[in-house]
Amino acid sequence: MMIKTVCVVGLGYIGLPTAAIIASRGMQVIGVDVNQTAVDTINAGEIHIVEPDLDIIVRSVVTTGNLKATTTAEKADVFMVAVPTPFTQDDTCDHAADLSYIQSAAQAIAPVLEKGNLVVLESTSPVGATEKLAHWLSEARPDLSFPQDKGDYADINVAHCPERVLPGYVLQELVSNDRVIGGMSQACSDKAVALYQTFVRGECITTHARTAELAKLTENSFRDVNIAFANELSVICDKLKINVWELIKLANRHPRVNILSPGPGVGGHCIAVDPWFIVSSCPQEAKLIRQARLINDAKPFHVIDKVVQAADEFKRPVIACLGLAFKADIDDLRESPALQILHELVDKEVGTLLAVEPNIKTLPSSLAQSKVELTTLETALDVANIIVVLVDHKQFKVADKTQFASKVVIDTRGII
Ligand code: SAJ
Repeated sequence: MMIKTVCVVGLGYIGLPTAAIIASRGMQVIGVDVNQTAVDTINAGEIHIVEPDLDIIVRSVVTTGNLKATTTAEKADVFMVAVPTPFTQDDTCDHAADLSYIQSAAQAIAPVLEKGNLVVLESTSPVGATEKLAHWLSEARPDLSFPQDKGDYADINVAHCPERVLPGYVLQELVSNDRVIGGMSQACSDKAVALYQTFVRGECITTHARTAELAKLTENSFRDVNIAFANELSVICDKLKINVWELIKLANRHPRVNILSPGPGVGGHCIAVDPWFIVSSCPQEAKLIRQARLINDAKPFHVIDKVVQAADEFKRPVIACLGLAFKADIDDLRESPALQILHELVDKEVGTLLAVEPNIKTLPSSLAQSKVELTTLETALDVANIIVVLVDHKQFKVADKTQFASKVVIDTRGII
């Protein structure tokens, strides 16, 4: 298959970098998004999300004309779907995935589909979503045949190739990571491999769409379960008055033990979300995966209890929270346990609250009405009685540790 044009539906954290990399390989890329502001920003050669070096590559491919953003899908050889898969609002379904964005993407693509096209779903999805996408496309285009009916001989090929990139390293990992490519037929897999080989240096390994879907959810669940183990250990250590960091260092000296790091909880839009897609499809079977989610979601409250206890020892405590992002060295505050902890401390009126977050210039709007003050590490170390380390940003790691000596330190990341 000769690929000249690629239409990427969804220009967010995955779709935009993917579109830009493919455009940089000389293909014509049409980026589609429902958000007119995002479309205008990209067409001006700028970006609406934060990711290192993405601005440079987007500016370059927009200037050469290889990337163009629009709000409606256009004809192409390949369609890539990279839209969000949040939870449904329906509380009775226990964190089921909301596939409505994928359905809308199918409706957007269907009118311009042509015989020979390949459609790839990149969004992290529960098992069966790729088949649903193919079904929605076939409903809209009864004149074309699809792999669920015609297998290798279908007019349209459909595959799932889950994104696996780490926020902060997206441009490197898009190229260097191996890709799991799950076609709905062998022909679908082969065509998708041809697409990914145009920009991926890692290996492209083929499987069935359903296995690829579960593989992605498994990767993030593996992390979640292992972080839950570390978080549970940290709570046990608090009770037994043992330093969890020393404990883990010692245990990790064993050649077959590799415990991850405890923290204030698990944030981001992936690891705290994707395991639920396995739980909601197999609620009876996924006992460990569910428990890990509950353990990690409970961890912020354990930290809050510790802060409240420490604050009780002071008349008018000044408490500084170091870090608000969901992990180190990024400015992304969404689904951040650090931010959740700060909000709870505001609600509990535990004392004067300071926040140190070197990666942002203003506090998020959710804290605008609060008395929390965004300040520097120096000021925090000067005036605070209690220091709560919530994120292991590089600025905190290199700080002179003797400055913490006279403070009550609650270090959720083990850097002090
Ligand atoms: N965390 C810990 N302890 C650890 C490691 C992480 O508490 O030992 C916390 C972090 O502080 C953060 C959360 O877990 O709050 C998640 O951070 P992360 O860096 O582990 O992962 P994400 O969410 O940024 O990206 C993950 C990656 N998946 C895996 O590493 C298996 C990435 O490759 C995926 O593409 C991404 O999810 C996604 O989009 O699904």
